[in-house]
Amino acid sequence: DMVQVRRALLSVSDKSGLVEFARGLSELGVELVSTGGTRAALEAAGLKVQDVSDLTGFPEIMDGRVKTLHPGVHGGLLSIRADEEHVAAMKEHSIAGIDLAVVNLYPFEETVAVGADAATIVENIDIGGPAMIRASAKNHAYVTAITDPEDYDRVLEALRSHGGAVPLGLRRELAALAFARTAAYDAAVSGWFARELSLEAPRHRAFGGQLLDVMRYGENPHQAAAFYSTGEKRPGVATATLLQGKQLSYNNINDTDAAFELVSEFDRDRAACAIIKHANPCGVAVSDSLTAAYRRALECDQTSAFGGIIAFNRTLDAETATEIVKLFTEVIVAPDASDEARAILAAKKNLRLMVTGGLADPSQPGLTVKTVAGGLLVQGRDNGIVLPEDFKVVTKRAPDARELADLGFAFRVAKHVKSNAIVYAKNGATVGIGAGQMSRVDSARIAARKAIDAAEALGLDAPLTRGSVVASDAFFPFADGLLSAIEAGATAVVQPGGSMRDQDVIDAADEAGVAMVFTGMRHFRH
Ligand code: 93A
Repeated sequence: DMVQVRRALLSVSDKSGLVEFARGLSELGVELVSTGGTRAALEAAGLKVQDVSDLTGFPEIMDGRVKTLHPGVHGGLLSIRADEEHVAAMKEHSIAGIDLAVVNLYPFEETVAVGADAATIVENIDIGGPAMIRASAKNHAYVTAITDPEDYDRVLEALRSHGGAVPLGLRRELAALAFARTAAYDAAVSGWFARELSLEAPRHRAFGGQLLDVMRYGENPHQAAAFYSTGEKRPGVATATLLQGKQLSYNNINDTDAAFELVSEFDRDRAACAIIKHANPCGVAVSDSLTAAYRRALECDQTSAFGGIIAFNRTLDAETATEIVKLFTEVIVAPDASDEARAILAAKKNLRLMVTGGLADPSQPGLTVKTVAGGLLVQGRDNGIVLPEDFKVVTKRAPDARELADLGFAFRVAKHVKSNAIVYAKNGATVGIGAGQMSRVDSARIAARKAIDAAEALGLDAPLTRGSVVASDAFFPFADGLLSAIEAGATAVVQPGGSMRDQDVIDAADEAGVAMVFTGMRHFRH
C-alpha cells in the first residue's frame, strides 16, 4: 500500500509554508504542477514548476473560474492505479497520474468576515479547489490530499522516512481532514446564504446530520426545531425506536438523552433507574430488581418525578411497568421491554416507550456542541470515569465499604447533574439532589431541604440524608458547603479536590469524624 509520489499538484490561496514544502518535494524528486498564482509564487522562489494547462491542454478561462475542472486533472487524481482499464484510459487520453494534491480554498470565510459585497463573496466560492480535494481524498488509496499548511511538515517527514511514499494510515487521516474541510467550507457558504435570506432550514441542514424529525417547536412554542443524526452508532435517543405514544418534543428528546446517558453509567449486573426532569435527575437508584430501583428512585423526590422521564439499564419487565403506570410519566426509555411490559404500557396511549437495543458506553469518546452568539463551542464528551479504587482518602478516617460503594455511585450521578451539583446517596439510591445553583453551598442546602420534604412525604421521622454520603461535582471552595452536608447527616464525602482551601475543608471533615476522598476529576455540566 505504498505509492511512490512522482507528481504533485499545488493550488493554494493561502500560500504560507508553500515554498518550503514545495522545495522539500522537489528535493525528493517530485515533479510540481500548479495553477497560475501558485506557480508564480514557486517560480519566484526559484523552483521549477509546470503549469496546470500542460496537463489539461487547456488555458485557464473565465477569470480563473475554470482552471482545473478538466479530465486532465481529475483523471489524474481519480484513477485507480491497479485497474487496467483506468490505466488504459490514462494512456489513451494522455492523462498523467497525480499522487499528491496540495489545495486550500478561496478565502470565502475571510471575505465574509471583512464585510465584502455580495458579488465579491460569491466570486470567492471555490469550485475547482473542493473538487480536487474531494477527488484526491476519495482516491486516498493512491493519492495524498493536503488541505492545511499545518500538515506540510509531517508529510515531508513521512516521505523522507518512507522512501518517497506516504503511508496509507496518514493518507486516510488526511482524507478525513480533507472532507472535514470541504464540509465546513460548504457549511460556511450555506450559512451565508441562509443569513442573507433569513432562512432557518439551510442553517439546520448545514449542521451536517441526517434529518430525523421536525418537531412542532423547540424549547418554547415560538422556536422552530428539528432533530438530526450525527451518524454515530451509539445506543441512545437518536437511534432508539419509539414503540408507542406520540412524537417526542424537543424537551422530551433532551431529557430522554440525559436519562439514558445516566443509566448507561451503571453495569447491567445491577438494575438501575433514573428519573429526569429538565435534564436533571430527581431520583436515581441501583438495586437487585428494576422495580426496587424504580421505587427507590421515586422516593427521592416524588413531587418532581411527576411528568418525568424514566430510564432503565435493563429490559423493562411487567412488574415495573405496573408500578410506572400508577403515576403520570412522559417517556420511558430502556434497552428493551418485555412483551408483557409492552402490553401493560399500551393501556396508556400518551405514554411514550422507547427502546434503544442496548446501553451506551460511557467511556466512548464523542463531541458535544453548544452554540453561543455567532459561534459554536465544541468539546469532547465527558467520558471520564473515576472508580472507587482510584479515590484518594484525605481524612483521618477512611470510608467503610458501604460508604465507598455509595460514594462511587453518588459521584457517577453527580456527573449528570447540572452544576453546581450536590448529590446525597444512601444504599445505592440518591436521597437528595441539588442542581444548577450558582453557589455550591446553596446546592448542598437545597439537596438537604429536598431530603427533609421526601422524608415527610414518606412519613419518616428523620431525613434520608441522615447517615448518607455526599458527592460534589467540583471542589468545595470553602468549608461551608461541607459543613452544610455534615449538618444534613452525611458521614462521607467525595469531591475532586484541588481548592486553595482544601486543607480547611479536610480539617472540617476530620473534626466531624467524616471520611473524605478526592477524585482528581471534575464533572462540570452546564
Ligand atoms: O474558480 S475555481 O473554482 N475554478 C477552478 O477550476 C479552480 N482550480 C483551483 N477555483 C479554482 N482553484 C482554486 O484556485 C484553488 O482552490 C486555490 O484556492 C486557488 C489557487 O489559485 P492560484 O494558484 O491561481 O493562486
